[in-house]
Amino acid sequence: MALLEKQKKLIDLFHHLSSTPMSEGSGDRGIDLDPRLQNLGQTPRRIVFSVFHEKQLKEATELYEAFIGARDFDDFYKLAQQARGFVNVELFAYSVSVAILHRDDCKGIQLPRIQEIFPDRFVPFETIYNGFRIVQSGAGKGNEPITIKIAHTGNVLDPEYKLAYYREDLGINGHHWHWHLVYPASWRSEVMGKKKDRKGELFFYMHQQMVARYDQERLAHGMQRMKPFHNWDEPMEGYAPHLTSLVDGQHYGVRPGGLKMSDVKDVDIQDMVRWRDRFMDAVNLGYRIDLDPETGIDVLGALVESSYDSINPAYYGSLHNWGHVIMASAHDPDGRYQENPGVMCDTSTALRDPIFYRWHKWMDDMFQNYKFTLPKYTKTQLSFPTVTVKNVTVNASIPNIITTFWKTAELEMSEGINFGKSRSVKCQYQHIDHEPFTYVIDVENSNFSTKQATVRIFMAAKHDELGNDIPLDEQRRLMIELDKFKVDLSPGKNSLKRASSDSSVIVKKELTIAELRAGKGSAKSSNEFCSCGWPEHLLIPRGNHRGMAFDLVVILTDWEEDKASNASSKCLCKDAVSYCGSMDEKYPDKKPMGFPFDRKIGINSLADFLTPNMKSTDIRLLFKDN
Ligand code: CUO
Repeated sequence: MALLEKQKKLIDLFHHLSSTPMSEGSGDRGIDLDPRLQNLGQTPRRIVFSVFHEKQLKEATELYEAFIGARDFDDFYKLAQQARGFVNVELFAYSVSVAILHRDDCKGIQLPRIQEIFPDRFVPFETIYNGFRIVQSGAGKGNEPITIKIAHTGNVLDPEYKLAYYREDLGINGHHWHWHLVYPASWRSEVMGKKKDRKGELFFYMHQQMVARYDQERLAHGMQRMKPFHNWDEPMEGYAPHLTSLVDGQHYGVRPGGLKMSDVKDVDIQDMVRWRDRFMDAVNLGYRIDLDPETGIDVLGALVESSYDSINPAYYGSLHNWGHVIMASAHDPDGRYQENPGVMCDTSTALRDPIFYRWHKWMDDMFQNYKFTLPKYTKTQLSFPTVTVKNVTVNASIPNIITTFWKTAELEMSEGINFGKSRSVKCQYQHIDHEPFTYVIDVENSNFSTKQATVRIFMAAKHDELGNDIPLDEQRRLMIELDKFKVDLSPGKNSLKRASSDSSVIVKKELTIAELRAGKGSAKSSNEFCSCGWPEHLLIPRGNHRGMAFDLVVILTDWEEDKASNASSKCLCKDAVSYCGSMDEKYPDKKPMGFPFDRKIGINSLADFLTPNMKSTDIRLLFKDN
């Protein structure tokens, strides 16, 4: 079957998913149910699914394993059609997405964006309701597209509202959903026949980076960096998502300010306290665990999540996943009001909630606690003898000043939502974007032969909330990775140029469902990509009107030492390797993720830390409020 044909068939599996009937067609359990689906359908069909909830994830895992195990594409497709008819609608979307990303006969197929599959997880219901009203009234000419501006979700009486544009950004929430599809917590390598290299470490690192980015967005607004969640009795800030699930017709839970975490049906706060204590004993006392500097963080990442790879889930529990569930249930912990969970229940909505970042910063502190136990990097480990970085400039319209601004975008909602008539209904929203820029890096290679190097580019704010310099050991935790790539250095002088759009952390271009149906992005096209990665428009923080000061740091290391031993270059999906890895291959960089800022430095100024193979440059992020 041609790739485009497969692509179209798979897109149809998602079409108007939220309005599928209670059971449909051959999926009805009573009629010829495939034995591989016999145990499924336990999660009620029309409730909000939580990938963080142990029992729901178990069912989703059974389903994606059945999909991945299907004999061939036709077998997979038939199985998926049948499952679509009776399992939980959102659980189906999750499992079929995991399968599409991992089946060999789906290579080259682009997963439709979750924003288009379930717009109700991204767009306030006021906006969607407006769409219904306009369609039903028959306004406008014939089938001309309807475009509605997205509604606000609060106002400045809530200090956190200043950052709603960031937390509610469609791209970052879409990224988070996709990342957890590529790295399912329940992935069983030995059953699936594909190992997820350094999955636990990447769980730590990708989330650490999201937290670092958010803290710098706060500094740009003159706000304090987040206080990590730290106290089980602490009243939490509120959040009202303004979302209504079209799967069950209920709004997502609202958390008024001041609520605390409570026991839920399957787990107690006491369990959480105990699991956290056990983690700290493992890290600080080495109790019941042997952590090796190379793999320790990977073991701990898996243990905290907790993923299938956790070394002892019975003992260390599932701190992270249950935390999401408990926080999502704060407004109705024992379910007496039969409310929907809050947005923390799902990977495509959790980033909207301010508590997400505080929860993950708390876990990041736990991981850092482990990193503190590792020896500092020596000058030898940091150096690349014979290679000197002479100068770094960021070329934008003004050198070393990058401008950010608002940009208007649209989301087609009628692929996901059945408005009753076949008409395009779009919502229009604004997001932060930046001008394109280029790094120019002058490097001297004093060897007589060509050297291969890994170029690592990071950036972090220079000043804290009070305008004081941030000490390096604090600043290192704000370092966001902008890019990492391999270069050949000729003997003598080299001038390297690299465009911001080539970054190893971003997804290059995300196609709409209409574009996918039209055949754009099929494997035959030259720019194959697999849609995992941070959105390009948020590659850098917003900055401020004065031009917020950042240190941009470029580090060259020896590729011969960095390269993963058996990484091949066959894989189609390797765009955003820094955050997403290289699908079906080893993580391509052997160094710890975040190197050289992942460990304690013990030096106060960046200038004193740098070896000749590193260089820092002062840059400014200038926000122009258009
Ligand atoms: Cu990605 Cu808490 O895992 O969200």
